[in-house]
Amino acid sequence: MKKKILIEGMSCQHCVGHVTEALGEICGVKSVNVDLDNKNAVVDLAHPVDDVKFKEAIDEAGYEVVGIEEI
Ligand SMILES: [Cu+2]
Repeated sequence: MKKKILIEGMSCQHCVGHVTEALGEICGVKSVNVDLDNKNAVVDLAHPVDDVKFKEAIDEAGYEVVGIEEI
């Protein structure tokens, strides 16, 4: 199960690192792949994770979730 999280506010590889770490700490997230150019992160999930968890983690890291879609 994979989800694509659309994120505003990332501007460099430093941001990519922050977002990767923030999402990677969520229980159920197996892997994180951040695409800086397309402003999104794809997460591979071991079990369902509430979208609120992604929003909270991204918020805390200082960025903004503008959409989440199943892929
Ligand atoms: Cu940055």
